[in-house]
Amino acid sequence: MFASKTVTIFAAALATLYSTVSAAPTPTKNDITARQVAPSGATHSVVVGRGGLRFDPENIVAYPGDVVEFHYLPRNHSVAQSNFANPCQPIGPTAFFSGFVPIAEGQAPDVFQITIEDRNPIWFYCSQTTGNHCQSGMSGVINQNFDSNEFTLARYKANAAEIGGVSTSPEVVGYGGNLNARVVPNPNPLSGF
Ligand SMILES: [Cu+2]
Repeated sequence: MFASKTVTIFAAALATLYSTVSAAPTPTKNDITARQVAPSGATHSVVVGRGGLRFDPENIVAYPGDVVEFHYLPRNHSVAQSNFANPCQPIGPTAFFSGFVPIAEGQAPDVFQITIEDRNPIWFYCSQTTGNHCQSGMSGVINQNFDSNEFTLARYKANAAEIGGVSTSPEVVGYGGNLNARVVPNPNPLSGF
């Protein structure tokens, strides 16, 4: 009953939308393209270490120009960039890396930010070796390819657990590097909470 009611409402909405679209001037191709690539400037807050060894949320959809902002909870986590093929390892010298953020309680005073430049997947993990955070599932992705059954966050985590071993941190704390990674005073302590 609920489903049929929903369908009815949806059909009505669709009819309204269709008539609206039909009545409106046909947009030019340029208008549509501009809308698709325009930066939204949204900030996506991720809480590091909420609910155990995890990022929350851990699967993020972001557009070019958006900021992904990491807020730290106890006890001592990091955010480092990897690729899908080598979980828990930095992608190389260009990997962004927040450094470790030890904190006893509450939320760290600073956040780590990156700016999204395109729609390609960005994989990240916590490189804390005490407790094997990445191998325990502390990883995430921005702009996962949802058309693929292979390159999923679930698969990344399974690979991380299966490969095991020890995480490696990028050698350089990645401020100002890839994706304009930077550390700034927490602009919104309530964001993500
Ligand atoms: Cu961690």
